[in-house]
Amino acid sequence: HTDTTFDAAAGQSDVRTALATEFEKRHGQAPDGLWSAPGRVNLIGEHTDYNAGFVLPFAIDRRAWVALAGRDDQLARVSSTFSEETVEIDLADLAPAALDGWSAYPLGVAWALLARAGTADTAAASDLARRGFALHIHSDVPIGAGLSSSAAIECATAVALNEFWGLGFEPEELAAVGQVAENQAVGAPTGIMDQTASMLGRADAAVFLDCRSLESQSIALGLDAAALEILVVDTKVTHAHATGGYAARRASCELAAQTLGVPTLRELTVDDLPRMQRLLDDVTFRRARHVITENARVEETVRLLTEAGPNAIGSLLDASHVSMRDDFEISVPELDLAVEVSLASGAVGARMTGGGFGGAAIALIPRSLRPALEAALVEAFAARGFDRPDLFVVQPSDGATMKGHHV
Ligand code: GAF
Repeated sequence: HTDTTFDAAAGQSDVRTALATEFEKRHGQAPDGLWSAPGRVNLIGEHTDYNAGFVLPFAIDRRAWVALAGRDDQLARVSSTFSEETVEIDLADLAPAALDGWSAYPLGVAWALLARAGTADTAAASDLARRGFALHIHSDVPIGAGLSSSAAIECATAVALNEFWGLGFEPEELAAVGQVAENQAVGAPTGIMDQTASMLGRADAAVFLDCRSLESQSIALGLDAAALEILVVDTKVTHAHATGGYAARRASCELAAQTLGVPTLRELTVDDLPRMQRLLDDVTFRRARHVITENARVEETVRLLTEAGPNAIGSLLDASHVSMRDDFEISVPELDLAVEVSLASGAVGARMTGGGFGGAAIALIPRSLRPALEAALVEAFAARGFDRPDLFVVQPSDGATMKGHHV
């Protein structure tokens, strides 16, 4: 996690030049440094993070880049490739209610970092709040595809400000800061998975995170050795976690835990399912059953990856999809089709990934079969009258750059 990570990132020198040029144009000064953080794909473990369960995501080779320079006033001035507008706010006025739109992501992180610094040392934090900055974001993580473009922005901003303000927070603490920004400034009641993947990812590995203890372990994926690839099928069906289904699913899980007298669903296992079925209404039972069986599938995936390699995990990916489709009910016809066509075309396994209600599916596919799978997907989507999906391979990649590249 130094700037060697930065150097290793694909196309980095182009991005660096583009970023520095955009920064100067928008802020009239040169950046002090450049930082980056990736999006993620979740291999397995969906809607388990806010239930204190297990997840197994990996960071991908699509990143958000942040250029930052100090200012001699106490303004936060942020710009991005998402918008023409440059947003300016006095650091003293930062508060969740004062933020909205795309700038709530970077400014929410600035607010959450100052808040965290303030709980440790109020005087130091109010001193920091006088050190204004200009920041520009450039991202190649597709938005709305379920690949955590938001966590990428939050984590890239967090590492940049962590270094600029000399805060010295650890990667895990910066992940928590990103989650606070997402929950309070953006208003999406999401868990800790995406920011953890973005901060702790490693090339060729997934992050096995216990969301109760927050202990994590890097698990080798061994895709190259097995001649396998992970194809993302972005259905282009959009989702928004700040509203609707995501929050409703979370509420169902909390209701189930409360009814069963446990702090979180993590306290229950498949042995508890018969009792749960007696105590919960049908819908709440199925929501909880998804979470409990999904936790077991994550643990089993980790065991199989370690003992047998990625060819062994296909049926767990498939079962995870079925559970999300039938028990958790967060799939859409486009995602089901992507999974169905992938399996019929020889994928080892396939499932929707991320929060659901749209976004992307992943297929674990022998490299040699990918061209045929891509053709089959395009054809099947057209035949059903669905928009053409975006198809691309993702590489498990290194997480955020803790130390910036100074220019
Ligand atoms: C979204 C959320 F941001 C994550 O915290 C997680 O809950 C995921 O949906 C579902 O597994 O990505």
